Order: sequence, then C-alpha cells, then structure tokens
Amino acid sequence: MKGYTSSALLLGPALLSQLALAQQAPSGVVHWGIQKRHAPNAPNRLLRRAGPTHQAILQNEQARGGYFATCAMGTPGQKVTLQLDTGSSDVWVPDSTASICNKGACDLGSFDPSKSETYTVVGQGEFDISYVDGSSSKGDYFTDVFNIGGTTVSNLTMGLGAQTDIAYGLVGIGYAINEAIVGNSHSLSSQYPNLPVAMVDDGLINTIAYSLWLNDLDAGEGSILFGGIDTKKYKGDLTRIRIYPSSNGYYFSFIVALTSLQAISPSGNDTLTSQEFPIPVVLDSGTTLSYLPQDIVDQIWQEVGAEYSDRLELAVIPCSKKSSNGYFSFGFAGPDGPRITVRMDELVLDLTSGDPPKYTSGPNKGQDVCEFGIQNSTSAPYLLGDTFLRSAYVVYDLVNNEIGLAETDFNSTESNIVAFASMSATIPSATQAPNQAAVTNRPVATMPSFAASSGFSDTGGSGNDGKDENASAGMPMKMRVIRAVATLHAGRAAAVRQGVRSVGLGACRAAVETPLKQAKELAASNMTPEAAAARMTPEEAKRLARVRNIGIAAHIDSGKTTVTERILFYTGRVKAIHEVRGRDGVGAKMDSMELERERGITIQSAATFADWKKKEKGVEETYHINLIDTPGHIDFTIEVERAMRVLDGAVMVLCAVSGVQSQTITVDRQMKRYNVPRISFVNKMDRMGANPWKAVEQINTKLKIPAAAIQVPIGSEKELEGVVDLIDMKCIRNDGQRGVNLKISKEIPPEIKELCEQKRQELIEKLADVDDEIAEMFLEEQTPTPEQIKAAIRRATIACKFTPVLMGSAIADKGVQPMLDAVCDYLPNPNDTDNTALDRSKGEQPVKLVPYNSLPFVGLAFKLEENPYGQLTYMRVYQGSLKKGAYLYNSRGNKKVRIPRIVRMHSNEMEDVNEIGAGEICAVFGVDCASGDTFTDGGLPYSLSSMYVPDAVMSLSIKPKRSSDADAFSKAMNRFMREDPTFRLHVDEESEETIISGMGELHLEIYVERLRREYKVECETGQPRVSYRETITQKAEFDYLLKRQSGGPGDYARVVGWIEPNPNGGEDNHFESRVVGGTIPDKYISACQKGFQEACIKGPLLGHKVIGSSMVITDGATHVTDSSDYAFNLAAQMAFGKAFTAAGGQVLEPLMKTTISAPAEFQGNILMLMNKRGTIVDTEVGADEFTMVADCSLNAMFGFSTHLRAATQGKGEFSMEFSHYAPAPPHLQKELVQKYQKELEAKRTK
Ligand SMILES: Nc1nc2c(ncn2[C@@H]2O[C@H](COP(=O)(O)OP(=O)(O)OP(=O)(O)O)[C@@H](O)[C@H]2O)c(=O)[nH]1
Ligand SMILES: [Mg+2]
Repeated sequence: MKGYTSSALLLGPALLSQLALAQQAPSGVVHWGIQKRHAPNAPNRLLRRAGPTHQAILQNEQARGGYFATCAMGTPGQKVTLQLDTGSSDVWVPDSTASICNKGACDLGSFDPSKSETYTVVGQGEFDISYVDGSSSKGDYFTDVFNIGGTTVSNLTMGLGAQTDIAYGLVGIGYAINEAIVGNSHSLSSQYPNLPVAMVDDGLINTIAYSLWLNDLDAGEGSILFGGIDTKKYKGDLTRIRIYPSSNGYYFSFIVALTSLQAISPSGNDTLTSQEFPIPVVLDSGTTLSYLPQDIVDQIWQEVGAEYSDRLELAVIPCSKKSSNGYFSFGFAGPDGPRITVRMDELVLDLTSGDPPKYTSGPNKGQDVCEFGIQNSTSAPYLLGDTFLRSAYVVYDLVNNEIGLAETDFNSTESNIVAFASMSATIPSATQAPNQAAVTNRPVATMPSFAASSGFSDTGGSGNDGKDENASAGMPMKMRVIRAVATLHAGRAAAVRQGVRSVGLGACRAAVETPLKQAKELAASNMTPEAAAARMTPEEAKRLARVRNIGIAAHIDSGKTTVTERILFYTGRVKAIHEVRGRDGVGAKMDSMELERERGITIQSAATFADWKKKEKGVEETYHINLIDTPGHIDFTIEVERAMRVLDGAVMVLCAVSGVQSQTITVDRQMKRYNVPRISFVNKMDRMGANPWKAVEQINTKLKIPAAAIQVPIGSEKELEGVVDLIDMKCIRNDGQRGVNLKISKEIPPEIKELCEQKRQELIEKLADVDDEIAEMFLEEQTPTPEQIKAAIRRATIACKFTPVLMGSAIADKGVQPMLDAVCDYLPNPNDTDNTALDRSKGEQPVKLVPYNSLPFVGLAFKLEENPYGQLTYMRVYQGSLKKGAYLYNSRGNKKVRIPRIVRMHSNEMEDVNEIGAGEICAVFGVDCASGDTFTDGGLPYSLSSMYVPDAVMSLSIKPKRSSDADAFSKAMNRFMREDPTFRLHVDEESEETIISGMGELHLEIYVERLRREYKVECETGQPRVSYRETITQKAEFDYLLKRQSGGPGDYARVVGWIEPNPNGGEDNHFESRVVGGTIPDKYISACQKGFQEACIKGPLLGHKVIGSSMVITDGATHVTDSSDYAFNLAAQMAFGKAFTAAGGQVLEPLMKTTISAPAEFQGNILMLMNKRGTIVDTEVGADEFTMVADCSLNAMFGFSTHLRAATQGKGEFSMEFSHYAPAPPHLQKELVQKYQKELEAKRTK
C-alpha cells in the first residue's frame, strides 16, 4: 500500500481547520466582491488580446512529479518556477534564505524580498500550509506584483516559505475555501483572493475559471488558460458535469462522479465493476498518480498485467506495456456523460530517473520494471491525478461548480481561444451532461470476464506473474507528489463556533473521507439538495422563501408577550390588543393559562402563526410567520431550549433601561448552542432613562456578538414617535389608533440628523468587520447602496456573525411593524439554515436535511401538551410534507403511527389543516411519543439530535391531602413529566415519600398549583430541599468479605481494591477491573460494576447521588456454592460504603449564579442580604439602577424573594441559575449527615 493512503492523510490541525473554515464560509463558491472591480477604464493590456484570457506554458517536470509554470514576483521581477496544484489555493515561494535553498536545492528559483520595491508583509508568521503527502511550508504572508502567462496581478497575497521541506513554490488554484486567511494585521481578518479571483478582481479575466491541457506524458509542455477554453485542444464535444459539494454544501475540491470504467483491447471489451460506484474522485493536478478503490483496481491490474510490489509498496508493470494496444475508457456523470480514453502509454511510468530496474525472476525476468499509473486505495479520497488528467482536457468552472471534460487532442498545434463571456457565464461551447441524476444507477457488480486482458499484451509483453525481487535497488526513485486538498489556518479555526447544526469534526482522516463519501451517497441516493432543488416547483421555492420560523426570547419581563400581542394585532390575528396584567382582566393572547394571566408572567411557551404583508417599493409580499413566545423566567428555561432547538431565527428583546440582563445572557447561550440567528429589539423605549445605545454596546461587549443599530428613535420616553430607518434614511412614525398607520417621510428632524449619519456610518463599519463585500467597499471608501447594506445584514445575520438592533415600545405601539419587516428581511427561511440529522445506519454520520416537500418526511416532536381533545404533539417538519391520515415511523423503536389530525396552533386555539409543508411547524393529535422523538416516513434511518436538558436542583416532598385523589394525582404527575423533561418525580425508598424535583421554587410551586386548579387535587408539600451530591476526595483501599450463612445456600464474595476521585475528572463515575488470574470470574465483575453503580445512585452519607468517583477492583475470592451475582453486587456496594469515609467523602451543594438588580438607593440593603448568602462576583452600578451577581448556595436562597421585596420596597428583582457543585460548609454537612443517619436508624428500629 502506498504511503499516502494511511499516514499521509493524517493532516492534523491543518485539515481540521480547513473543514471548520468550510463550515463557516457562506454557501456558494467565491464570495468576494468581484462585480465592482470591472473598472470602465480597464488597463490597456486587455485591448491587445482577443479576449480576456491568459495562457501560461506549463513544463512537464516528470522527474519532480508535476507541472510547473514560470512566473515573476516583485519589482523588479524575480523569476521563479512554481508547481501547479488544483488541490490548494495559496501561491507561495521559498524564501531565498530558507535553509533548504542554502543547500542549492532551490534550482527552480526562490524569492528575495529585500530586492523587491513593492513587497509588503501582511501577515507575519501566519503563512502555514501542509499537504496530504506530509510536506509543508511556513513563513509570512506578503503582497507583491505577480506575473504569470504574460499578465500582471498588481497585488497578490502570497506565502513566503521561510521553513519548508519543498524546494520550490506552488501555485494553488483550487477552491478558495481551501484558502488560508491573513489575520487581523492587515485585511480585516478576511480571506484574501487567490490567484484566479485576483485575476478577476484586476479585470484580467471575466470569471473564476481556467482550462488545463497537460499534453501527453512524454511531451515537455502543457498549458493553463485562465478565463477561457481552447477549442482546438480537444477532440469531440466538451461536456459539463457537476462538481459535488462536501456534506455541508461547500465546494472545496473538484469531486466528480466516476460512473463507469471499461478496459478495451484488440482481444475484447470488459466492463469493470466496483461496489463503490459511483466513485467520487477528486480531479487533482498536483498528484502524480491516480488512486481508485481496491476492488476495481484489482481488475485493472489483472487486465494489464500489473502487480503490487510489497517491497516498493506500489503497483508495477513491465515497461514494455507502454506500447500496448489496450486502453481504458473512463465514464463520468452517468451513462450519457463524457468518456475519456486513457491509453497505456500514459499509464506506464518510469520508476527511476536513471536506468530502470529489472525483473529478476518469474516470467517477466529480465524486463524493465515501470510504475503503473493507477494505484489502489482502500478508502476515499480517490484521486485522478496526472496519469488520468493528461488524457483529458479539463475546464474548471469555480463559479458554477462545473467541470468541462473532453478528450485531449495530443497532436494539436492550433489554437482557438474562447473567453468566458462574463462572470458566472457557463463554460463556452460546452453542453451539460444529460441525466446526471442517473449516476444513481449503480452498475450490477459482476466480475468482468477479462476478455480484454490478453490484448493488453499485444505488443511483445509476455506473461505477467513475475516478481521483481530486486527491482530498483539503489536507484534514485522518481518523485511522486500528492498535493490534494491542502491548507490550514490556525487563527480562524478557533473562532469557528461549534453547534448542534454543524457537522461534528471527527478524526482528521474521517474528516477527509466524510465529505467525499457523503458526496457519493448524495449522488447515489438521487436526493441531493441540488437534485431536489431541480425538481422543486417555482411555487415551492416561493413558498419557502416566504416562511419564517421564529422565537421570541429574552430576560424576564422585557416585553416578549407584549411584543407578540402587537404582532398578532398588526397581522390581523387578533382583533384587539389585551395587555399582560391589563386592567380589562382579559390578558394577552399568548399567556392563555389562568396562572399566567394572574401572575403576569409567561410559564409555557406558546406557538402561533401569522401572515405579515411586507411592503417594499410599492410591492406587497406576504410572509408566513410561525412564532413561539417563550417565558423569561429561568425556571422555565426548557421552554426556551426546545424552541431554540427547532426554530430558524429569533427576536431577542431587551429592555431599553436595563440592556443586557442575566437572562439575556442565558438565552444568548441557548441561541448560540443551536446556532440560531437573531435580530435584536430594544423594547420599552418609552421608559424614563431609556438608552438604546447602552443595549447595543452591551450586545457587543457582554454577548460578544457584533451588533449595530439600524434605527434611531424619533423623540424619547413619553414623546417617542417612531424610528428613523438608517438604511433608507427615512422616518417611520406610528400613527392612528394603536399605531396601525405608518407615516413615512424622508425628512429627518434636524436635531437627530447628525446622530443618524453617525449611526449609519457605525453600522457600515460594523458590517465591514463581518462581511467581506462591505469590507472591501469600506477599504476603498465606497458607500454601499441600501440594497448592498441590506444584503450584507442578511448574510451576516444568517451566518450568526452579526445582529441588527431595532427599537421601539410595544406598550406604546411604536416600532413593531419595522421589526416585523426585519424578521422577513434578515432572518433565515427554512432553506437558509443548515439542519442535519444523524444517519443511524452509518454510525450516526450527519446528513443534511432539505426542506422540500418532495423528499421523504423527517420531523421532530419537540413539545408535548395534553389538551381537552387529547395528546397534542408539536412537530417541526424538516423535510418532506405531512398529510392528514399519513403513517409515520417513530425512529425510537420504529413504531408505526397514523396521524389522524394536523393543526396549526394559535396559542390555546387550533386550526385544522390537511397538510403541512416542509420547513413548517404544526401540532398533531393521536401520537404517543416522548418529547425529542424523531419521525420519518419509514424509509430513512435518521434521528435528530435532541435538546439539552438541565439537571434538577431542587426538590419537594408532596402528597395529596385526600387519599381518594391518588388516581388524579398520578395522572397529573405522569402528564407533567411527559410534557416537561426538567420536571421529575421519584419515590424515596426510606421515607416512602413522593419527591418532585425541578429547576427552582417557582417551577415546583406552579405544578403544585396546577394540580389544584386543573386536577382539583389539594396537596401537602414538605420544605423545599436542595439536591445535594456526594463525592470523595482521596484514595482509600478496601478488602471486603461478604460471608453469610443462613441455613440453605449462603452468600460469599470477597472484593479487594480501592476507590478514588475519578482520574478523568468530571461528574461521571468510573469502574475498572484489574483482576488477573481469574480470582473473580468475569460474570461477577459485571455484578460488582452494577453494585458500584447502584451505590452511586444513593450515596452513603445522605442517600443523594455520588459524582466524580472511581472504583478499581484488583483481587477477590469466590466460594464454590455460595458465590453469586447477588453476593458480588452486594459486596461491591458494601465495600464502597465502608471505604467512603476513609476516601474523604463529602457533601456537595449546588451553587447558584444569582443576579439581583434594584434601584441604586437599595444597594446597602442588598449588600447586607447577600453577605450571608454567597460570594459577590460582580457589581455594576448604573445611573439609577445597580446589578449584583453572586454565587450563592441554593440552601441560603429559600424564601429570598420575600426578603428582597422587604429590602427594596418591592422594587428589586432577582434571578437564579445553577452554576456548579461545591462542598457544603462543614457544619451543614455534619448536620445533614446526622439527620440522615437518624432517619435510617428510626426506620431500622420501626
Ligand atoms: N414601559 C413599558 N412597559 C412595557 C413595554 N412592553 C411591555 N411592558 C410591560 O412589561 C411587563 C412585562 O411584559 P411581558 O410582555 O409580560 O414581558 P415578557 O417578556 O413576556 O415576560 P415573561 O414572559 O414573564 O418573561 C408588563 O407589565 C408589560 O406591560 C414597553 O414597551 N414599555
Ligand atoms: Mg411573556
């Protein structure tokens, strides 16, 4: 096996960062602001040419394994000869002072920066590239003049290899996503244009495309033509075939589908087969040989008489086969795609640069040994390198992601160059391969009859089972280079956020293989996003573009429900506005629960939908918005969690006075966890002291999300009239009853004109930080148009790199309609977000879901609710549509269910529908499932990753006052648990009490109250209790013997070992057996493990869970008749309990991150309150309000709201969230342990 297939693929951080980069980049190929560069007075040199194309001669450097172009760098130009590589994207050259050059190896030229007048360093030490064959180069990035093919790029960013093990530079011309990035020092930390892009930028060529003509093996030259094709260099027609993206939709190497291979010789034809068809192959000039799957390579070798040499670790063939009459025909993109003939003289390569070695035995004895051009690879990536590419004329179109393929005309002496007409024009004179979807038809894998094989020997080659015992001994081996997909960059990888929706990065090798494999599977399944898109009707495309699934999330009381009420009113969903805690006593639509209306807080998230008619430039477009209003209180955080899991975008509401508050930070974390793009709405602009700029600043600094206002308020506090839209620079005032009429005017009040201009500039600057197109315009001091600004905001928001900030006052009916417009303008439609499922049949590999109705159904049950009509299941439809009466399969257990009824929810009301489209949210009846279950149409082995469920921190004993209520009680409890995964119940064995646990006092109180109201069950509850944990702090040994005799068979088990804190850290418990010689048989070891696990559920000190411990068993003993699973299970438990004290067992208590805010005058009172309860972490004193953050023990916080109310005349508020476990104070530990032991004692003596 050749070295590359194993070790050389291990790219380390390099490839990881590249893939990470691929995930981060916006979809599409090249995302630089190319269009603006076509300067009207383009340089004269263009006029001298027939078309905007540039051709460079390539030297076929066989001995170095590649094709090289001579270029010039710097002023005055220094001549260097660089290797061409379609697998990477950096241009780099060895530094003339690099140590490799001192040895005289850099005979193709190196670069001396001190001799160039135009040399500028742009990224010191940031250039760092590795290739899959293990070679690498490191140094600075610089810009300088670069000349190739008689044309000059004025300012190309290149690498200067100060430390390199390659003695010549490279011109990478692959996808720009393979590009490295220059850091902050110069260019706004953006990717810089690689060579083809820079040529477009300089107006030298029209589009990012080039053609490669390598010519045959023995010819000394080939050529690369930037920006055009040469119709005289190929035979027959040029056919366009698609390039496959990686699994996340990005293009980073030239993967095409190899769909057939035939061996043809005078003696017959064979169709070769492979289990891997269609084979994803990377077209890679830069790699010398070609590498295909083992099964097909075996057939190829047999046909031609090649064999694998263990000693050389590659396939060899008698050199005489160069003149064989046989050839191969490679077919691409299905039965009607292009075919390329590759003759044997292109596939038999000299092994050394000197005299060839000879076969020393076997039938080929005495013959020269050559290297065979097609090698084996047991796994992807499969590569078609120069041994294939020489025979093909290949056009690389990096804009349309297509390859043009035709058979090379080796004998061509003429030239007819046709330029690409414009940016994104398709390949000229080429037709698209018909039926590319037919690549799915995998040929039946039957072994060929090898009818062609004897014909491959037609020209003198004899039998072929010889062994090359001494081949090439002592000969200088010829270079074989593999430069597929290279690149890396340390800097940006760190900045790439990981999230549930992005593809997880496995080991490096897997990272390379996965995209290739998936590209292949996509092709095979005929369900590629592209194929589905092609089938999608214009109506469906339009439908999706107008769908928004959004959530409203924010700190408690910031006005989410009030904002939602306005949304419902302005969209015509409700006829009148009712306020939260309104005097009319009706309450807001979304807070439908009686308890919510009474308390004026949201407890359950509620879903609704509305149609918003957005008017722009006189045209009205209707958007369909599915909306979930979530609660702000941390005790109901699961509601936010599951909303964020399934929604595509969010509106983050902030209070204009308080800005970013503690729960804002919590919901920020949740949005980030699921990569949810958001717009921000600064509400309560009518309040005294409202300051939207503070909110904007805090989003930037506290949440670390680049943010800028896109509005400025008109008037303030009670005089608030509306907002100025900074993009179009127009005033939007709310007028008429409930602000329904919008008065638009271009006249900005003079007193805020300057502020508006300043804020508009700030917006553009902020965008320049996060968006390449605006960055370039900014650098060149161009002013973007409103359309360009909007497009940039949309791009950056959807990429989660930016949040636009809007403002208004829901209560005063100001600014809500423009916010709705922004939902449509800047938040993604279901097709814009990357949703993935895990394919269970492929080791949970992520697969992209595409929201097209025509694909098989995939949906997630994200919320359950019992309602008078039965069990209601909220479902997000990710792919395919759902019809009433359809059958679905629950992925968990593969149970088939019928969907008798589908509804859209409008808070507590429902609207029946017959069908729901892909990408939408609905609720269904009659499905028995758990929250988080995945449903499919049965054909796909997919699961969706579930959501994060926080642990309970508080518990309460509870029992119905009347025993006759027991049934209703258990019914209610079952329902609550099914609906709310953060609410749990268990029966304590000792006390036989029913214990409920949850996220906080309010959480549990609400359920007790709901029992009373909805089930008429009055309950008695105990004191709220903290969920303690137990752990150990040091190592303690044990040698425990369980020996009990009571008449019949006894119990006997001896276990020896130790317990200690889990050496891996964390809260998990760890068990290990180091028993040797079978002193404890395996089956009893697993009984010991179970015993240990059981002991950890109920700790020895308090009966609470044990965390972070480890048990190691080293020895033991058994008894012939008395040993059993039971005995060993028990012995392990007893041993653990006995050793626990010696191991420094202690009680841990939950510490809560507590945030208290109140008017500044109460600061002293609050300090006093907090002193006893925890450690103050941070205090922030504003103009009239102050906020304190403290780590408090939960124990100390019971009844805190009453104390706070008293200390602040009811004006203070606080929130609490679990932070971590810490040792409880010693006196408390002692007290708790004593109490527990007493209870146990009492129970024993009872
Ligand atoms: N001054 C002022 N008060 C507002 C505004 N919007 C909402 N409020 C008030 O703020 C309080 C909380 O409003 P809600 O809409 O219930 O807030 P919420 O964010 O839904 O609260 P939770 O769901 O409980 O987290 C109510 O008393 C509202 O009347 C506003 O724009 N200005
Ligand atoms: Mg609310």
